Amino acid sequence: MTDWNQAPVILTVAPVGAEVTRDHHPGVPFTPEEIAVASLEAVAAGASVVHLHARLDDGTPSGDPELFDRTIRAIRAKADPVIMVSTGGAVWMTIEERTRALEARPDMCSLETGSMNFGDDLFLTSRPDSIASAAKARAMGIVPEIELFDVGHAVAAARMLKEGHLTGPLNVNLVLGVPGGIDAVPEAIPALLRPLPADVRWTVTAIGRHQRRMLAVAALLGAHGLRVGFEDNVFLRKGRLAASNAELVADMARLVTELGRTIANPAEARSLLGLPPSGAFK
Ligand code: KMH
Ligand code: ZN
Repeated sequence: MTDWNQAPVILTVAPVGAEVTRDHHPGVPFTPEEIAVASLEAVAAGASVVHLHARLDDGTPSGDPELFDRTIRAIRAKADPVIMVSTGGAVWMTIEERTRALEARPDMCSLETGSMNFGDDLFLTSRPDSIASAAKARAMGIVPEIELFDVGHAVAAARMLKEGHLTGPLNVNLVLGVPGGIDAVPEAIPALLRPLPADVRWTVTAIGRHQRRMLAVAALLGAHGLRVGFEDNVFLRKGRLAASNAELVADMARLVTELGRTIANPAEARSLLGLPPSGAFK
């Protein structure tokens, strides 16, 4: 067992997501170029993983691999973060549309292992769809990060691992505070980790006002990773919008440094996440 603060923290930026709009924040990036710039600024501020969704120019979420490809190329031209595409997409997308992003050849992809209420919507991922998505990612050498919105998703991931649909050690993201999922309280963290093997590598995401507090808790509990960005939260403090995704990353980097952790650079993040060194896919 390593000490809680021995390994550097992997900071993930999720610059856009599928739900946030310019009514929430006028600076939400939409185009591949805007998303790439926001990602690169966040990397300069300390992010080593970029979790990507794609949008059309008018902000509509899209699964078009061409949009992902343009974003990834623009990022990789200037920096070398771990690139993760979403296969969660938007609640209304089919699983086919959600998994087209894999064609853009990222390092990692998000992967859902179950369904849930997502606000007032249904966010559906059947077990066969989850297994098929995991197989598609594995065939392309893309490493999944399992998104755990509730305890049943962790139980399902453990079952998929046992059955050989996933390979260990697992990388998971504990997503706290989505209405319909587990709530953003400290007790949620051990509850989500409980069904999983001890060697799991875990990141924490918390929605809206819960982000800063819960990520501080997670940092002190020894989380391998922490995620910030406009996908989850647009506020730096109560009533004060963040200037940019990068400002959220810089704020979190400062906070976790104050708490006694160091920040992983992209090469360290690749190693900690079990990814091949940079350039192996290119
Ligand atoms: N937009 C949510 C419905 C993921 O990226 O895998 C799903 C989501 C999770 O954002
Ligand atoms: Zn996402």
